[in-house]
Amino acid sequence: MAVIRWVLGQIILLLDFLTSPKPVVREAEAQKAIDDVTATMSLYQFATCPFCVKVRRELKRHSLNIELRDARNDAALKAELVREGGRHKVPCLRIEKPDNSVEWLYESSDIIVYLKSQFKLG
Ligand SMILES: N[C@@H](CCC(=O)N[C@@H](CS)C(=O)NCC(=O)O)C(=O)O
Repeated sequence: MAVIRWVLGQIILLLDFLTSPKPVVREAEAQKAIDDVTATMSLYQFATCPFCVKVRRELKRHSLNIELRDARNDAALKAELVREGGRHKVPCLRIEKPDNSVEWLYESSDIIVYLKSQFKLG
């Protein structure tokens, strides 16, 4: 079972690589403004999770530089996700708000809707 899962994971990564979206290119100032906001976010994820791949492709397509955190192989990050987010489920977007509160947003579709609402992406 582990071998099958590994093979499927490699296929997902290969397909993602071969069909990788082209990142949007912005004026430096516009990109810097977005980078300043995305610096307050991080994505807890697994490399081969298809839902995580879906979100990572959106990040790439829209040139959103959000830190990726490996919640499968890094025990501390995994524990942090469970302790603070409430579930060991990925993808999960950690968002630090201006008032220093933290939101843990689960569900790939909800994460993409949120990012589109924040950055007015096409
Ligand atoms: N509906 C969720 C599905 C997410 C999901 O099933 N993620 C799996 C990995 S692909 C997971 O976190 N499983 C928990 C675990 O493996 O501990 C989404 O779209 O984000």
